[in-house]
Amino acid sequence: MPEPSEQFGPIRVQRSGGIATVVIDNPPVNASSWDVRRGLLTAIEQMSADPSVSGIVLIGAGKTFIAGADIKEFDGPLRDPQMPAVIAAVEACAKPVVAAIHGAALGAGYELALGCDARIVAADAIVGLPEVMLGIIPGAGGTQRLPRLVGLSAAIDLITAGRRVKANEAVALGMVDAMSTGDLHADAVQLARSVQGRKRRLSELDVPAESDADIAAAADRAIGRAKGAAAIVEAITAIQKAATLPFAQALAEERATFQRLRQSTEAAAKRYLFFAERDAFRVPGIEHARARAVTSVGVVGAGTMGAGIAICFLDAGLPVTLIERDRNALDAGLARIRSTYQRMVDTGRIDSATMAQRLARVTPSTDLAALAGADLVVEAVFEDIAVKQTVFRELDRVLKPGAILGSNTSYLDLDVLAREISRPGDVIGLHFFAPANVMRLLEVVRGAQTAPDVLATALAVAKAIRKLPVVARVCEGFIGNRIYSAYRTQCEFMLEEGALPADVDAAITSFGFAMGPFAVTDLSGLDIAWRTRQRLALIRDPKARYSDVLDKLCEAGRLGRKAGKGWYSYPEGGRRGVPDDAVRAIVEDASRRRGITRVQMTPGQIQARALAAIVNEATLLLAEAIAARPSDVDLVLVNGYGFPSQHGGPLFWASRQPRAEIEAGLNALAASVGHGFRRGDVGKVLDQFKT
Ligand code: 3H9
Repeated sequence: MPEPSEQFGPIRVQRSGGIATVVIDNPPVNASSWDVRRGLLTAIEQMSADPSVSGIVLIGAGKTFIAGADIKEFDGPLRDPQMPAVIAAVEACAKPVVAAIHGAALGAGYELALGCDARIVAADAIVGLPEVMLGIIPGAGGTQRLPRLVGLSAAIDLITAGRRVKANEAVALGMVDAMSTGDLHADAVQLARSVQGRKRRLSELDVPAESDADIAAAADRAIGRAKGAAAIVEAITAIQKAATLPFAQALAEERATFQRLRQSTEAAAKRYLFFAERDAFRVPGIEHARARAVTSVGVVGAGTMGAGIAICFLDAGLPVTLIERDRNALDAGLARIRSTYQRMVDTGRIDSATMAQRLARVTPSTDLAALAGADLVVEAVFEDIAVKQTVFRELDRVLKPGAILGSNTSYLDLDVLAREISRPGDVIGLHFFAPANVMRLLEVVRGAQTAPDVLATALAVAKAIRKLPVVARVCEGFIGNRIYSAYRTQCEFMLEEGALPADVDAAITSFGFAMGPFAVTDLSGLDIAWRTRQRLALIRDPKARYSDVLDKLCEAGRLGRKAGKGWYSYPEGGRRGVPDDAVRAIVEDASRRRGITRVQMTPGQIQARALAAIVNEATLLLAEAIAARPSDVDLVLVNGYGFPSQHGGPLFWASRQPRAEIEAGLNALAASVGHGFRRGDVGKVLDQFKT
């Protein structure tokens, strides 16, 4: 007969046979909020003082141990007791304390486990210190205790990559002590009994000896990944102190760094993005819609995009029917999929048995009728409305009732496609980003007639294939490409006004983008933009400013890296573009033809103009309800277009700048665009960020 339980806020204590089980019950993920910390501290102190208790087990209620600190608390001062005090109480307790981990033990959750005398995991557990992803370092001893368990270089690798480690690997690495045989709680109680009377405080262990070269190599790898992220650099410094400073001093310094970084703009930006990602799944108006079942998928078109999309579904365990118009194209598509998997095997990301399993789930066919049983079909054929219309008409004939027709179009009018067929409510845009199997972003385009349950299905499918869906309404280019087009156009205008491609790219990369707009266009090919311009030529306002530099480059055969020359030239097929006098001549000629006196621009001016273009277009999209909320726009730019995440996205960034500077950028943008410029109510959007 179990003894009655005691309750300390969200913490429950259940005693049995001398072992006190402390249950953390703070749904949904048992974040270590203030009341959790308070309850834990009281429970541990009471059990510590209670002579009838000989050991303690910490375990989470629901589906997880502790997913980490409560990030919602990080915007203000943290209330006592703080997690280090809770962990200090665990270490001070004379009785052994065992962490019984199922689900996630991340951040403060894993740090609490590291404060215990032993850690046992269920097979579904993931453990790790992902704090750098939130722009901070571990703040409750993670940088000091983990190196004592796994060594400095492994700790640097794990912490600076924010790795979430699955149970098996965690046991192998020594991050946890044992794997449960099935009944986690019973095994943890058993463990607490078996270590009876013995404490094993990690703070008292020495850091395992390692060669300086290994440690330096791990630090170099981490710096390579840092891309300017302060948290990664600070984490390395903190971890290294585990070997050079007394434990208490290193712990205090870790805490001070954590507190400083927690209050930085970068950390605020990362927290904002964390919640933005979760909000993106909440689409107003479809709360009551039930997702349709999707157990088999079709992909039409096995080019680069189609093959990548097929891989997304295969990776998630879904069978895929892959369609191409002829055998050769189909074989080429299959070869693309195979070679992607082969690379994953070669780099150790999957084993060859997994590759074989995933490939076995593909059914290749040249006959659309093979899609008759599919629940969802994604077309990824050539980006041309007539071609896509033909495919949609044929799909309409062969698909079963209730099947969903997805289009991977990145620009075209989804409603025109939907009108083609007898079931417009089943049509949805699924705009994957290249490489589709790598990029997390998925723009989900909701047509005028898309049924709510079709939208709900798209979100559920996105979750199943581990994508980040952002819902957009229909317009040319949806959220991402429409903003990108305004940005690129402004960058081209700046060329005519006095900058050169390398000036613009350097200013943009110094802001934090991985690549500037011209280097990006060289990579993807100038002909894509050229075709879009030709398509839109007829509807363009003839009085609107138009830069034809890109057209001139295309006419000169400068189609980008694949042609060995574009905005830059690529000597001997190299990957690094070098500025080319021929491009300078074309740019200067454009200025002359437009009667513009070239004036050199500073990196700051270039950034202000480029960012104003992004922010203004984002504001227009929100006013037109193409995007539902500012954070959706920020997610698209950060996850699909290389906008630096440490700035939180363009709108979050703008909300943190002096309003006068934003206005000045918009004024300069307006003067540059001239006729037809539409100015969004940027102030109104940025006001939404005030709390
Ligand atoms: C830290 O610990 C610093 C320490 O070193 C400092 C020590 C002093 N806080 O993701 P889901 C919410 S930093 C607050 O959809 P899943 C989330 O917003 C932290 N809320 O579920 C959502 O709410 P809603 C280090 C949180 O099953 C709901 O829980 N830890 C937190 O797909 C469900 O979340 C991390 O970085 C949080 N920490 O995935 C881990 N976590 O329903 C962050 C979640 O209202 N968390 N919520 O939208 C995760 O990675 C995932 O949530 C997890 C579950 C894998 C646990």
